[in-house]
Amino acid sequence: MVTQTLRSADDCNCVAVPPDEEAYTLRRLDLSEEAIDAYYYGFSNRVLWPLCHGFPDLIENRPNDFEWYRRVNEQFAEAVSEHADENAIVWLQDYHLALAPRLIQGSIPDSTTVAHFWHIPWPIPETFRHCPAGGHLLEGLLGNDLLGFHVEGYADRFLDCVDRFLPTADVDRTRRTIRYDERTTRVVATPMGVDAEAYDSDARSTDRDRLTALFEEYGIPQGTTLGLGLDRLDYTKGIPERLAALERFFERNPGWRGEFTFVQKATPSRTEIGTYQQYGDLVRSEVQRINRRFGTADWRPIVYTEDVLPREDLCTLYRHADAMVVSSLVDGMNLVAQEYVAASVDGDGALLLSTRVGAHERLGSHALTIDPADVEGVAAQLEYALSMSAHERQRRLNTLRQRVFSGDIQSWMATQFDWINRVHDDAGSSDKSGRTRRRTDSESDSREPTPPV
Ligand code: GDG
Repeated sequence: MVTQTLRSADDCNCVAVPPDEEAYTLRRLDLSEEAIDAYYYGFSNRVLWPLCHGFPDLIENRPNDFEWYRRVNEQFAEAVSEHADENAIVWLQDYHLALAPRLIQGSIPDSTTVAHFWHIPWPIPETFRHCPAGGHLLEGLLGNDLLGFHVEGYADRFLDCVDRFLPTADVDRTRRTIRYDERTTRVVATPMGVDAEAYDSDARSTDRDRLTALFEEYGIPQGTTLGLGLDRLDYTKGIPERLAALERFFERNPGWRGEFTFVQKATPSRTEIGTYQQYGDLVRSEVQRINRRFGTADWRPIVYTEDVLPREDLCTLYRHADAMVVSSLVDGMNLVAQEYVAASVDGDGALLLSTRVGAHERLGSHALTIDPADVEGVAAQLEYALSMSAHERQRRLNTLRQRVFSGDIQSWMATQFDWINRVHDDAGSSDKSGRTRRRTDSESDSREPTPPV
């Protein structure tokens, strides 16, 4: 048993983490329940999440949510400015902090660099126009010196939105820079990877007995061919579409009944929001219906679980799944697809990958691509996956593995910091008053940092 001593926070709400190997200091912010409801479950996840994923009909524009979003962003910005001294680098993550960059820039030394990585897609202008306070969001994000997205398309759409909704901004599409309110923001596409080495070695150290035990625990017949889906229970992930394709697969292939089991691991998420509750209900009832239709006394076609899987079990399933299905309707990147590839150490897996995920740019040419809305097409690709020769599985996986390993999380971090250092250097030298002077666009050169290899 592993025991960890959890330290309590000090007077400034700081705590050193991780507990057993203190590597950095976490500064915690206290948020009231009202703030969490309005900021997190409100503007972040009832407005920005559906907006950025192209579901404007799901936006719930409740009174006060944006006001709380602004207040909490101010709280973060204040906390950051208390710690950001000369030449500091501030690196923000994700859509919960869109207003913070501009607020931070207003209260820190000019030599500080502010960078931000946006983990989800960016919408087209026709969708973005549905955003309450959209202009404030764009202005907030243009407080960054560097703004990163997973793929080029999201970066381009951000430029499109700025061009359309902030007419005084100067957008340079070639260099992907935006000049607004005397500040330049560089927009980049830097696809995120996974810790491929770690998934590889964790998968290698799994043992077959654990797979046998998992099959027993979940009532899966030993020796069955295994399909796998692993997602947060989120309407962007295309789980009902996947289930419909599985139903079609079993209709078309009676011979696979009893021989193929699909494990769907779903993690409940944002359950305070009605849309998520309804989505979870739909997924669970569809699983039951399909299982009633095809199941037998000793076999269920779909084994559905909401258990949190320990890493060892996750890697055991990744390693031994004969087919992994990623059928998101839209997904910023999708790390699960990359983790599956990294953990497929025997070279005998098959990845069915939606064309609508960021990971498709890197993996699409050697995965079995699917349009998640095309039930018949997904069922046909699953048939193909399960009948593919060992040689073809190996050939596809070899290339997928090369791509996942060469674009892993370490290379992503290196690229982030190449860019951060680049914009930091571009900020120029100090003027006579001792204040840092930012270099003008014409003084900057057009060097690009080395892309990940
Ligand atoms: C957002 C964007 C983007 C899941 N269940 C278990 C478990 N997981 C882990 C997976 C994976 C992670 O959760 C899910 O990551 P995804 O990338 O697939 O999806 P989101 O949560 O929607 O992430 C997405 C990402 O941010 C990064 O930028 O790729 O597009 O939506 O790591 O392994 N891990 C364990 N047990 C589980 O039961 N141990």
